[in-house]
Amino acid sequence: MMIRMSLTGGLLASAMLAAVASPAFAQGSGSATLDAVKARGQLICGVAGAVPGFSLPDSQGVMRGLDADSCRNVAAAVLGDANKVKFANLTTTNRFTALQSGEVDMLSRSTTWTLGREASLGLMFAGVNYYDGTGFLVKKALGVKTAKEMDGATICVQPGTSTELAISDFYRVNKMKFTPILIQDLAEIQNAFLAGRCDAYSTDSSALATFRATQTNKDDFLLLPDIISKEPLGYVVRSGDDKWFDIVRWTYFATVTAEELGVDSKNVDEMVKSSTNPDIKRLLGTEGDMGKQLGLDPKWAYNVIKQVGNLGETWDRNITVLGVQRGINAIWTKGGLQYAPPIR
Ligand SMILES: N[C@@H](CCC(=O)N[C@@H](CS)C(=O)NCC(=O)O)C(=O)O
Repeated sequence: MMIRMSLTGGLLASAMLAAVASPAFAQGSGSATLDAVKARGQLICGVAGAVPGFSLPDSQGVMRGLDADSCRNVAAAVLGDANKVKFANLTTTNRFTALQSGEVDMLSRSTTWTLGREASLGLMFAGVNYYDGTGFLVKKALGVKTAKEMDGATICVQPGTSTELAISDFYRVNKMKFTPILIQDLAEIQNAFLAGRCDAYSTDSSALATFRATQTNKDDFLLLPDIISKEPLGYVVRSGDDKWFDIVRWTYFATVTAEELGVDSKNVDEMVKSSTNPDIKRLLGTEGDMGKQLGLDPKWAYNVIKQVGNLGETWDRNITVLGVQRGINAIWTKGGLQYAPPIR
């Protein structure tokens, strides 16, 4: 029985190898998404387009933020040019259908990785660019210091978010009551909160912190100390295109690895010339064939680091400037959660 099983396995494996090596399969890259992005010459990346620090156009109309830069990383890795990105602004409710239908190649849109989303939507999470959690923003005038003092509160929340469930769990566990005020549009929900239509505004605490930081009267607001859920915000791709998944995932890992190894946009050319560290050489494509294994140019990661920067650089440029501490989002060598498996 054992022998027959392994024989069948062996036959299957050689049939698969033959299929992969056959001319019919040699045409494309093996990734429908990669082929489409290359043919188009542009990555279409789903973002929110309205969140300071994550994705928000600057005064010149250029999309800025950690999520926007995550899109640029993939464009740099795949097309050699970080600017070849078309940003698609998506809401909390249409983001998943936009990805499922192929309207966008990936999502980089403050989207929480959950079992339900991965197991039932035909999607996969390729990495986490921000370990976040649900928080509450209140006006100081409300006189509340912690979430547990908010029994009976009205809470503004966006529909279609994992925040909704986090709040209802929190209230259930603490045997308290709340009234949700569901508002889809970001500007509308923020205005509702500012106008006093709800006692608290709840979403990922990162977005609350950056929203507060960008208010002229920011000292009138208090971000409560409670973080009531885990919200790992990640990159999402469609299931079934494993090569594309690998590309998005390892592009992100390249930015973590670069930070860990001290490679950044300013010293990367020097590193290419003179580094003798095998990890750096493999990362930058001066040794080994990491790019080829992903179906990309040997300089895939070099292009990311040179044009966009390592994870720490993109973090500081987009998030630190808004006064938000890096905390658990530091890389693992500095006590944080950002960790990449070896590039070898
Ligand atoms: N991470 C949660 C919440 C996502 C969410 O509501 N994000 C807000 C705050 S970062 C947002 O993107 N708002 C911008 C918009 O809706 O345009 C989820 O995946 O459901």
